[in-house]
Formats: sequence, structure tokens, C-alpha cells
Amino acid sequence: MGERLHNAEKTCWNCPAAKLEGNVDFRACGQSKEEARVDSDDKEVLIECERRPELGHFQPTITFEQCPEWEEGRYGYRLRDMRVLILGMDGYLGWALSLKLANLGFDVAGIDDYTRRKVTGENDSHSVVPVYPMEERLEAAKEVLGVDIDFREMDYTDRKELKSFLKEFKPESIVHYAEIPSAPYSMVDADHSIEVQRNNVLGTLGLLWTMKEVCPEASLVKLGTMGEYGSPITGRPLFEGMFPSDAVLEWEGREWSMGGELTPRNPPSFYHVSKVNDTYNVYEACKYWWLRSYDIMQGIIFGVHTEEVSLDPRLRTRLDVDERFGTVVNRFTAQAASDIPLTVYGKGEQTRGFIALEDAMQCMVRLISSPPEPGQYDVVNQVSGVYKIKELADTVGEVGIENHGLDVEVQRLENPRVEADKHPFEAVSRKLPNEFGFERKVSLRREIDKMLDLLTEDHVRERIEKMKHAIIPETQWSGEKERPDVIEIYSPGEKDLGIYEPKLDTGRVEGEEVELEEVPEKVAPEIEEG
Ligand code: USQ
Repeated sequence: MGERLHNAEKTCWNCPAAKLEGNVDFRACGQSKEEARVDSDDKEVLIECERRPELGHFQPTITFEQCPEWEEGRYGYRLRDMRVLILGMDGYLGWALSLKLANLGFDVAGIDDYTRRKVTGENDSHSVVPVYPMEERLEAAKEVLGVDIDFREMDYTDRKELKSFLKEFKPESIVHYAEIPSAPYSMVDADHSIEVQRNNVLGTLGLLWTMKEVCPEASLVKLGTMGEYGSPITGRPLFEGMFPSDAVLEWEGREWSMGGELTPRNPPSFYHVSKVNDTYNVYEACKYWWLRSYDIMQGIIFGVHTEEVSLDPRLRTRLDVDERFGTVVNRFTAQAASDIPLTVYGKGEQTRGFIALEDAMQCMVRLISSPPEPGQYDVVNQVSGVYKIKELADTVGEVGIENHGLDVEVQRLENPRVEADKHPFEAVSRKLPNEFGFERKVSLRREIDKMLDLLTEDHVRERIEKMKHAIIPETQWSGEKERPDVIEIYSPGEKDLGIYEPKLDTGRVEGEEVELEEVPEKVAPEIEEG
């Protein structure tokens, strides 16, 4: 490997196998590592390596490059056989990540209580790509990839069970994908709203207490959302969680530095509010107990391919396109595949950050491989492109018409949500490309094209047909259940995109897009979800 790996100079200080010892004042919230590292008798920081106990106590200065426990990998140095626990393994992201990590040589375990399979059934919907029962998924992973994944059916909010599994597996990293991920679902009625906040906010709080007790050295890789920030009408950039060091607040002729303060949040649903609450809980837990966490403000995921899930129909991850659990690109693509006019809400000038499934998984491996330091709470914006909703409809339409001979139309509906549908948008995503070596591999157009290959297969079209009743939104933010009126129907590309030009600031000049190698596809047979 010619180039120096991005995390080569990280040290034991970042390593979850290192247990802090010595005279560290763990109650000193906000204490910086420099202060803690002061080499005086009462503040010396020593560690003990769980993997190399023969070394005894020593100063945490060995780099990943020097340590035999860390080996070179495709996405940076990687702790050998690193134990990663995935909460929410059966979901859209959880399953794709499990396969990727296991395939790269991580020791992967996961839990899930199948909430997603159950709640999508509430409105008689289902994944339009067939998903196999977990047992068959695990067998296929063994057969196709030669990997053993340890799975337990378990509700992560059951702290007793969670604690006993954490004690048994001893995770070095915990990926938290076990939240209910839908804005519309959280707006259905009081019961749904409360359930989303209970599962997400209280579940995460319980997890933090359990980690403190059982595995405080493990890094928590926590899924938040770009939606936490909202879309400020002033056009203020969406920084990565905190204001940059040179940000200044000016008021009545006086000035204050805002550097390092959490940026304002303006969540557009009770689901997004749950993620904001998590932000504060995780932030505080890192401060009080020296837990370590990356809070990932993830853009809206699209796509259905990764190198691993595409290898065999049994390895496929789910794809929801109903009004509650389907996200916008996936919905538009399925609508195009089955002759439903694409459902643009309101003016369609809402702008959001997006990232393809495969790219998001690459980011996750990089974050897991480069853990934060004890006490470090850091935020990354995981986004690889910013688009207006109308622009997405145009792109899906153009790819559908040009490459697949589809007859695509767009329908503008009265917006069932309460959100600005015309606003400036500038997202900052500098850390992943510049500090973690992330490189975008998948373009929007290409993934839509590949999705259409799969979604226009007869057996998938049939599955879309069966859940077609759940495509047009009925969940209004007002609390009413009502299908919105159609404002107009038009052909893709016919409308201008409005005045605001969205911007993604990666801190670097974007090079040519690199496409993934073609992965062989197999046709999945029709099965019912287990
Ligand atoms: N939209 C349409 N038509 C549709 C569906 C959505 O115009 O048929 C619009 C919505 O009004 C919204 C935008 O598309 O302005 C995005 O909606 P979405 O349902 O794709 O995504 P959202 O509700 O924002 O939440 C989703 C996931 C959530 C994730 C979040 C990332 O459900 O888990 O956290 O995307 S982000 O929005 O960037 O925060």
C-alpha cells in the first residue's frame, strides 16, 4: 500500500483495547486530553492493553502503524478481528453493514427484535425486494462469503438482556442502528409518536448507561440524521455538529466566539426530534463518563446495492417504498418502475443531503476503524450529494425513460408535511473525506439505473403492485388521515428548479467520479417475509 493510511498515526489513546488506568479525574467534564496527559505524578495517564496484558502499564503512545494488533486494511488500519456489535442487524442498513464488516474480517455480532418487519406490515406494506428470514440470511452469509455472524433476537431496550449480551460478546465498537427511522411513522398518532421516542430516546439512554457499566472503552457509532439541523432559511451552512473555531456571534455591538458549541437544531418531525434528544444524551454521556462516540448526521440513503448484498438473492437487504418507511429516491425509483407518477410534495424545492447505500457503508467501516478518544464526542455529516426533490424526480424520470423505456410522469401533491419547500441549503461534510479517507464511489444516476434494473424485474413489480395502496401519503403532519390533492402532473425536466443553488462543502475540489465494478446479479425468487 503506497500511500500512508489515514489513521496510521492514531495511538492507543484511540484504541478500544486500551483500558485507562492511573490518576485520571473522570469527573472532570470537558477536560481535554492534553490536560489529562500532563506528565505529573497526580495526573499521569497510563493504560493497560486488554490484548497485550504482558506489557503491563504503559503510556498510550503506540501508533496503529506500530502496533501488531492493528493491521492494514482497505479502509485504513483495522484492529485485528475487531468485535463489532450491530444493534438493528436485520434492517436496511444493519444487514448491509454486517455483511461488509464480516467480509472484511471483523468479528460481527448483532441483535434485532424484527420491529421493522412488523411495523411495515401495519399498513399492509412490505419490502419490495424479498428479504429472507434471518436464519437463511446467516446460512447464506456462511455459504457465499464464508463468514460466521452471531445473531440474537433481542429488543435493545431490554437492558437486562442487552447487558448480558454485552458482557458475553465484549464489543469494541457498537453500531446503533436500532432506532425507528421514519418521520411519517412518528406523525401517525400519539401511540406511534410515543413509541418512536420511547424506542429511540429512552432506548439510547439505557444503552449509554449499560455501556458505562459494561464496556466503557467501546466506541459508539451512533446514527443521527442531517434532518436534526433542519434547513435554516438564512442559508447558514449546516456545520458538522458544532460551530467551527472561527464562528462568531455578534449582538448589539459585542462579539462572542461560538467555536465548539453545538449548532442549533430544527427537526422537522417527532422522529427527527428523537435524534436531537439522542444528540444531547450521547454528548453528555461522553462528558460525564468518558464514553466515546461518533454521532453520524446521515443524509437520506438511496439504493439497494453493495458488493456483498448483490452476490446472492438471499443476501439482499430490504427496500421499503411505502409512504412511511420509503425514503424519497427509493420511492421515486419504485414508482417509475411501476407506472405511478412520481410523488413530489409541495413545491419540490426542498433540498436534502443524500448518500448511496454502498458509500454510507464505506463511511461506517472507516469510522469504526478509527475510534474516537475516550471522552470524545464528535459529529460527522455523512453526505455525498445535495439535491432538490424536483431534481431527483427529473433524474429518476430521465434514467427511466432513456435507459429503461419507461413512461414516467411527475405528480405534485399538496405537501402532507409541515416543512419549508423552498429554501437555501449548504451542507458541510469535510471530516469523512479529509480525515477518514472517504471517497464517493456511487453516483445518483448510476444507482438509480441499477435499481431500475432490479425493480423492473417481474417478481419485484408484482411485490410493488401488492403494496401500491401504501404509496400515496395519508399521514398529514396535522394529524389528519387524508390523501393530499394533486396540484399538477408534468413530464420530467419540464419545470425549472427555482432560484436556490444547493451546495455541498467537502473542503476539497471534487475529482472525477469513480464507478464501482459491475457486480453479478442473480434473480431473487418470490418469497414471503418471515
Ligand atoms: N418527499 C417527497 N415525496 C415523497 C417522499 C418524500 O417530496 O414521496 C420529500 C419530503 O417532503 C422531504 C424529503 O422528500 O422533504 C425527504 O423525505 P424522506 O421521506 O425521503 O426523508 P426524511 O423524512 O427526511 O427522513 C429520512 C429517513 C430518516 C433519515 C433522513 C435523513 O426516514 O431515517 O434520518 O431521511 S435526512 O432527511 O437527511 O435527515
